[in-house]
Amino acid sequence: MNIKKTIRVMALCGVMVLSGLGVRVEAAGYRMPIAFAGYTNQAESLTDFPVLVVLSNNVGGSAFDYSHFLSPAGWDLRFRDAGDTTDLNYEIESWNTNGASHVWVRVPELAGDGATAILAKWGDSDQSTQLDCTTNGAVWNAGYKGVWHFPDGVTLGGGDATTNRNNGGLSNGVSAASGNIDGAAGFDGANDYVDIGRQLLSGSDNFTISLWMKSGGSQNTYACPISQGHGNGGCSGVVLQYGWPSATNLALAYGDGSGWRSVGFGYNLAADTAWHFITATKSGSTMTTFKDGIPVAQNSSYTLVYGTYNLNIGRDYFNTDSNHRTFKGLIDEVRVSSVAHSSNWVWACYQNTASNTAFNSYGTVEPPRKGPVVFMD
Ligand SMILES: [Ca+2]
Ligand SMILES: [Ca+2]
Repeated sequence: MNIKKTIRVMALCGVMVLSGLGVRVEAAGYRMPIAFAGYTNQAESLTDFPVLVVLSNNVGGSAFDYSHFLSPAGWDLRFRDAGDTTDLNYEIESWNTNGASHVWVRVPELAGDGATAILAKWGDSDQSTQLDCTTNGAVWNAGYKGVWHFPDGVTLGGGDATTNRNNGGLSNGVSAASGNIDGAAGFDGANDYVDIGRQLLSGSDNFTISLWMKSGGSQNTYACPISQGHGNGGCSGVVLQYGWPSATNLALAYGDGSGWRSVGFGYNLAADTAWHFITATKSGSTMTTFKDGIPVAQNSSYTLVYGTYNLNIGRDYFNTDSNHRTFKGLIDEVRVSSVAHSSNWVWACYQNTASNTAFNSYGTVEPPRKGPVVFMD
C-alpha cells in the first residue's frame, strides 16, 4: 500500500494524528450500473455468459458520454461486479466515439430472476491503461473453440476472438458489410468462403454452433452457411445446409456413418432475407435446432460421426460440386462451442444481441464520487 492510500485508510478510520496534512476532493471516475432485467423468469442461472454491452451517448437514457473518457480508444473502461469488488473480463470488439461501441463482458453468473447487475466504470486516472483481457480471449469460456465477430463493416477480418486463435482465411473476395452486431462478412454465392484451417470438433464432442445470417435470396443447391468436417464421399461431418427437405429449406444435416440425417429450421430461409439467429446443438445423440432463440425441432435417433475436413464458413468443404455449395448472403457472429448450451442460454444470446436495450438496462451514470483525501503539504 502506498503512502497516499495508507493515509486515506487512516483518515477513514479516524486516525488523524499527523501534522502538516491537508484535505482535497478526489475524483474516482464515472460508474454506470447495467442490469440484465431481460433474463427473467428462468429457472437456470447461466455461468460465464458473454454479455454484449452496446455503448453510445445517452444509451438507454443513462447520460453516458464518451467525452468523460480519458483514453480516445476507451482504455480506461472497466467492468466490475455490482459490489464493485471484482474485475470482470471484457473484450472491446469496436470502439466508436461517434456512434455505437460493442463490448463483450464475461458475467460470472447471470441469475434467472433478472437481478444480476454489473458496473461499467471509466474516467479514473488510476485505471487508464489497456487491459490484456480486451484482446486476449479471456471473455470466452473454455468451451468456445472459435468466435468470429467479423468487424467492422469497413475492413473485414477473420480473426477468432477466443484464446485458441483459430483465425479464418478470407478467400475469393469475402466482403465487409454492415452486420447485425457491428460488421459482417458478405458472401457472393459464387466462390467466397472463410477457411478456419482445421476442424474444431471431433470424437464424441457435443456442440453449439450459432450464427447470425441474412440470406441473399435464391441459393446454390445444397448451399452451406457453415460446414464442419464434411469431406469427399462417406457419411460423416456436420453442416448447416439448404436442401432439406426441399432446395430452399435450411437444416442441420449430419452423417452418422451410414447415411445423412437432418433436423430442419422450420421455414424457407432462402425466401426470407431478414436477419435470423440460427443455432444448432448436439448433446450426445440429441440434435436440436433453434431459430431466433426458440427451439424448432429435435432428433435423437442417430449419432453424428465427425469427418476430418476443415471448418469452413460460407461453403461446404465437400468439393464434388464445382461451386463448393457456396452460400449467398451475410454472416455475422459465428460461434462454435464444444458445449451443448441450454435452450435458456440460446434464448439469452438471441435476446441480448437482437434487443440489446431491452435485455440490458443501462442505469443512470453516477458522476465521480467526491470524497475527502488526506495529503501531505
Ligand atoms: Ca468472389
Ligand atoms: Ca459482427
